[in-house]
This record gives sequence, structure tokens and C-alpha cells, in this order.
Amino acid sequence: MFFFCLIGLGSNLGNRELLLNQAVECLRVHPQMRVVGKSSWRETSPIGGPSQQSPYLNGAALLETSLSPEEMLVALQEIETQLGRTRRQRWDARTIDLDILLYDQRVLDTPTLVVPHPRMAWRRFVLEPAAEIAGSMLHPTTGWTVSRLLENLDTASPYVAITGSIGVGKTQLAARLAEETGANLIVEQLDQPRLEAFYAEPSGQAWDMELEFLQQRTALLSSDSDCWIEPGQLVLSDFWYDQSPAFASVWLPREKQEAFRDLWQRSRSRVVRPKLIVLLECEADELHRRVARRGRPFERGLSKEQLQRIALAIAQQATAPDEGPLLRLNNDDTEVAFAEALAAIKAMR
Ligand code: A4P
Ligand code: MG
Repeated sequence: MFFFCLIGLGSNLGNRELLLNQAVECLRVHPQMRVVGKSSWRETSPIGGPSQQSPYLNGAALLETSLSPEEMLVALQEIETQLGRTRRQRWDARTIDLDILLYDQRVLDTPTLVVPHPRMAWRRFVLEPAAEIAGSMLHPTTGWTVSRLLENLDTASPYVAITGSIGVGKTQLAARLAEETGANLIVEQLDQPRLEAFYAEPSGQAWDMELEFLQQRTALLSSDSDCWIEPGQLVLSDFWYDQSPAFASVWLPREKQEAFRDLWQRSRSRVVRPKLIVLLECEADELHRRVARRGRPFERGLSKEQLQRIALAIAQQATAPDEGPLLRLNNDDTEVAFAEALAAIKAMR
């Protein structure tokens, strides 16, 4: 059996062009690989990692192979070593980096191998060369082709939605990213009396509360709102329009959920959809502690189980077909999450 495997190549140390060509030569002579496509090499600005790095030369190659994904990773690492790759810190300068972007339609998540490559869906330095040689290849977790992912970068509004369970740190991350990038920030307003009424009697008040949130989200993200006027201006929100049905699935009784989804669907065509969704996640005990620490009296009754159910419902919605590129971040370490989100925003330009 042979499978198509899409590889990303990058170099920003030494003779970059020679190193990329040598890497392709190593792939060519490998007895269990056939190179069926090779992109042009393009110069790109380094994203993430230590400052003062030199520009990268990036490209992509399409292989036909009988190796398993794990065997492919080992083979690529052997080629990296042969071409002088050493590892010091994450995202550091390197003579050669060979990543598995796609392996057939396989979805893998092990400690040593994640496929599709977890950051490929919004990186311009990956998608431009990949689209040259494998535009019609399907990215299995978004259900979009490589070309469509690139088109999303070129045509979707420069808008990033941050989502996650209550108390996970959405507003803090959004504000910090907006300050760093000069983005317009859209923040959801909380109607405190409404929330107090809800937490006092969840079953009776849930419909009104969810409807109010939905209406607010629709108004804030409406395509005729002022926040989209400046072309090219980055916009960040501390919520995501599609988190509405996720919250509704936790708080509303079953018989009301379909009616709510109808309302959500109906106004969905009027809101601007994000170019990238950032989903913040956090270990359950820590999430519960964060909610307690911020000290909103009306949230005191929230249980760890409820917070977890919300987190799960949002993750399900965010991984549903056709939602587009998703960056999942563990926000236990807020510094790491900030660096990852910032790198993603820069990589989309
Ligand atoms: N690993 C898991 N999944 C994969 C996969 N699909 N392909 C593991 C390859 N490796 C995978 O990789 C670290 C570990 O990831 C490996 O041991 C493997 O088991 P690495 O090559 O040692 O280190 P790295 O490349 O620094 O890490 P990583 O996380 O792959 O880096 P990224 O996120 O790919 O970023 N800017 C520009 N302009 N151009 C670039 O090419 N590349 C990076 C690397 C950052 N900025 C860049 C570029
Ligand atoms: Mg790598």
C-alpha cells in the first residue's frame, strides 16, 4: 500500500537553498519514498522563537510512501540529523526542519507525532508552498482542502475569536493580544442582574439569558458593525459566536435546544466568521479555582462538573465540520498560551 504524505521544509541557518535541495535529494533516494511534487522555495519572516533570527526559506514536498507515519517521522529525523540539525530550544534557528503536514487522511495524536501538523492550518509559510503542489489534498480535521485553507487566509476578515469555558482566561488573553498587536478588541458585556437571576434559578432563567447573549453576540459581530470598517485591521473578541449553542446545550432543557439552535442558525449569516478560532482549555481543578479566585458572588455555585461540561460542549462545537482552523491551547500556563496565540496571528499575515 502507498499513501500520499505532504511534508513541510524549512531552513534559516547555513546555505538554506543547498540544504533544502539536499533534503529533497535524500527523500528521492530513499527506497520507500517517491517524490511526486516539490514546491518552489520562498523566503519568509521567522515566526516565534528567539528574536534576531534570520529569514527562513520554506517549501513543501509531496511524497508517495509505503512507510507508516511513525516510520516516516524517524526517516525525516534521520535526514535532519544528516544535514546538521541540532536542537536547543523550541522554534530556534535550524539548518533544516522537516515536518509531516498531512499523511493521507490520517488523524494522529501521540506524544511524538501529531497529524495533521497542529499549526499548519493558518500558517502562510506552510500553506503557500503546500497549495502549489497539493491544493486539492484534504485537511481531515477541518474538512477543508489545502487551497481552501490558503483562501481563508487571503479572503476571510482578519478576525480571531477566543473561546473556552467560564473563567479560563479568554478576556485576559484577548486584551493582551490586542495590546501587543494593536488589534480592535470586542469584549462581551455581562448583564449582572440577569446572571444573578440565572444562577439563583437556572432552569427558569436559562432561555432568557442565552437569548440575551446570542443577541449581543449577533450585534457585536454583525457584518455592518463599525469594527470591520478599516480594511486589514486585526479584530479580536473574547467570545465566539458559535459558543452560544454549546452553552445552550448545557443550560437549556432538551426540548428547548432545537428552538435555540434555529435562532442561532438564522442570525449566523449576518455575523462575520473568524479566520482563526482560539480555544483555551484548562485542567478542571484549576478552572474551578480560577472561577473562585475572581470572586464574582453569583458564580459561586458553579461546580467543577458544570465547568467541564461547558468546556466539552465548546470543544465539540469547535471541532465540528466546517468551523475552520482551530488553535487549541492549554491555558494552565498563560505565558505559553500567549506566545502560541501571538505566533499564530503573525503566521497568518
Ligand atoms: N512532532 C509531532 N508532530 C510532528 C509532525 N507532524 N511532524 C514532534 C514532525 N514532528 C512532529 O519537533 C519537535 C517534536 O515534534 C519532534 O520531536 C516530533 O516528535 P522539532 O523539529 O524537534 O522542533 P521544532 O520544529 O522547533 O518544533 P515544532 O513544534 O515542530 O515547530 P513548529 O511549530 O513547526 O515551528 N517561521 C518560518 N517563517 N518558517 C518556519 O519554517 N518553523 C518553525 C517551527 C517556527 N517558525 C517558523 C518556521
Ligand atoms: Mg519540526
